[in-house]
Amino acid sequence: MTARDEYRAAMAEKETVETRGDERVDLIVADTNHDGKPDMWAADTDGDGKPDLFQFDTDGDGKVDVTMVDIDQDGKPEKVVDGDGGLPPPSL
Ligand SMILES: [Ca+2]
Ligand SMILES: [Ca+2]
Ligand SMILES: [Ca+2]
Repeated sequence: MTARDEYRAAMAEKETVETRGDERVDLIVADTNHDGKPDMWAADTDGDGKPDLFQFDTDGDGKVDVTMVDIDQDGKPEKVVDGDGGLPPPSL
């Protein structure tokens, strides 16, 4: 494996997600483990008032570990990726 291949492999792990829109309004920001830092976000990206982007900090370090996108807003996320999906919460 060349250095270039390793670089590409590292880039592939940082998956970015596609959302319905380009804006972001956090409808719900929750601190589920009560440590004073938010660890759950439900955001609306297309301005229709319904959440379509969900993020979770599962280990409490303040960084998003799981990102889910419900692109058709039927309540079931179509896309689940590790990390923030290229969309870090503005509250962090
Ligand atoms: Ca929406
Ligand atoms: Ca985390
Ligand atoms: Ca869905």
